[in-house]
Amino acid sequence: MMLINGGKFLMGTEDGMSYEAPVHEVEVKSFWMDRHEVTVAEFAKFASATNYKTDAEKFGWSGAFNLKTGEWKRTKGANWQHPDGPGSKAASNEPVCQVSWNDAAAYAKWAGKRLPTEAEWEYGARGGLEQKKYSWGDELRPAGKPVANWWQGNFPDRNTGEDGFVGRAPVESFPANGYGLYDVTGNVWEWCADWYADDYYLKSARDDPRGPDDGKERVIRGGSWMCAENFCNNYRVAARSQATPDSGLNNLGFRCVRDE
Ligand SMILES: [Ca+2]
Ligand SMILES: [Ca+2]
Repeated sequence: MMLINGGKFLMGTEDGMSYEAPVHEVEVKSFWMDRHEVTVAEFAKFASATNYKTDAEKFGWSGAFNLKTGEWKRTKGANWQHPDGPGSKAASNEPVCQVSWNDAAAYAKWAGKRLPTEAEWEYGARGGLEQKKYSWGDELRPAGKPVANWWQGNFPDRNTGEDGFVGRAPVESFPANGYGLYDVTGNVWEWCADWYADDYYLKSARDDPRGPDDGKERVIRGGSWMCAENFCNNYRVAARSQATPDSGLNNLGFRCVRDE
């Protein structure tokens, strides 16, 4: 884990979607943050130590985007060990996915950690840069090259794999941000602790905000290997999205934090 020294920052953007605004000052305390997304190998230790069954395993299906058809599908037998459906296999050093918010929270508890608040996540992801578009600066391709795992080409028809990966990549395949955190941008979306609300930034507390008191969906951040220029530019560091707490997808994982 990396120690993230607490401080003030400008959260959100005026240059994106309405629910990413307004820019507002937030202060967070120091915390430790996983330097990479929780891997398949790490999740396997938890599952075998606790005999844990994920929501997708209990349901017998999960959501998987099929690269060949370019469509999302309710996929029987998709789970964290077979993220793209039966016959697919998750490499041990790739980020675990097909884990719900409930599963991620259970892992975090077992590991003596917790899920990050949305404010902690964005503070960490910005890596000390102020109001930059991406976690590394303002250019999508600094020096002409992708520096994170997103989708180059036209989604969903054409995936050029210019960044080296058409799907998930092993963690730490790309440079870390200013705080030593890998893949905060792209690879897999990351669950946050908070409930999601479109208008939360209008009423967010300044000190250590923890999200709305209740809701139907949890915050996810960072975008994934499926984010493309023509479709969703959720590789922007201020981008927000959400999913129901029992959802599993083959582009959604998590990382944990711990109090200092
Ligand atoms: Ca890619
Ligand atoms: Ca990520």
